[in-house]
Amino acid sequence: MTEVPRLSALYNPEELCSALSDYGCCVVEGAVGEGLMDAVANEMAPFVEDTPRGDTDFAGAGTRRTGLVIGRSPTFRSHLARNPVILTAGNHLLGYAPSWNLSFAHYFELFPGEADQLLHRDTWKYGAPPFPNEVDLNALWAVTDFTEENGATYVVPRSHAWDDDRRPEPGEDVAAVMPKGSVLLYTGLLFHGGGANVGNDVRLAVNAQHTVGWLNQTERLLLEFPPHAVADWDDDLIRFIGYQLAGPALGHWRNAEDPFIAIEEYREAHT
Ligand SMILES: O=C(O)CCC(=O)C(=O)O
Ligand SMILES: [Fe+2]
Repeated sequence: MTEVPRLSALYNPEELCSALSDYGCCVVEGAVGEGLMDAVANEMAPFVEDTPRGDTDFAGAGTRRTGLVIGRSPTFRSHLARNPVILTAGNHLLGYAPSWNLSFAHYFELFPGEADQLLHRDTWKYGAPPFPNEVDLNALWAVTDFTEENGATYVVPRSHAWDDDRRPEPGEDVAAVMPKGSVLLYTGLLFHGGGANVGNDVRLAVNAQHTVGWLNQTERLLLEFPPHAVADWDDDLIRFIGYQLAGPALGHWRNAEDPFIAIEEYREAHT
């Protein structure tokens, strides 16, 4: 069994990048303060009651996934979405593409009694032939401690480099235990899955996934966030939800223009 590489909040960016390249995953312990995680939980609290629990084995009858965290949690927007950990890892892993951006950010509640999840690659969601390169970077922010008891995510270090038909054997996975405020980073090709929650407390997390600009986002973010909804956000954050070109001739708005111009025009018309 291989352990998950662990870095402290004072990590060396090169170490973070080589951990992702070599193991396909790493934990940055205490990447943000615990108070920020409490703020995210408080901001998401009004939205979770209407969220249905999972209706498949994979989604989990003991799990609620509440979407649109980028719009619903100001703390996620200001401190997590473009945290240096994310930018370092994303530029390293996905920077070969003309652009990369947020794909989704979901707030996960894993309730006591939830069973463990099938070990999987998140790239399976595309239903596409195997990709030659990594296309996704995942971040799982620990909004509460992640323990073996409450369902810490299981990862299979180095499995991102496996052939497409290889599957994990028992004992190849390891629990990414981490304290509140930490983040587990893993690539789209890494086998992983939520653990079983055999404790008494809910395991809380934000799962933010990032994708090269030439793939569909999981959340249709531009539908939820038209220019008037985001005009006062930071420019970089606005680009990060998809208001940017995705390739030399991809992701246009209107007459082959950069979609960020829609934001600029809105601002000009309303100041
Ligand atoms: O909740 C977790 O620990 C992982 C969930 C996951 O991998 C997924 O839903 O794709
Ligand atoms: Fe997953």
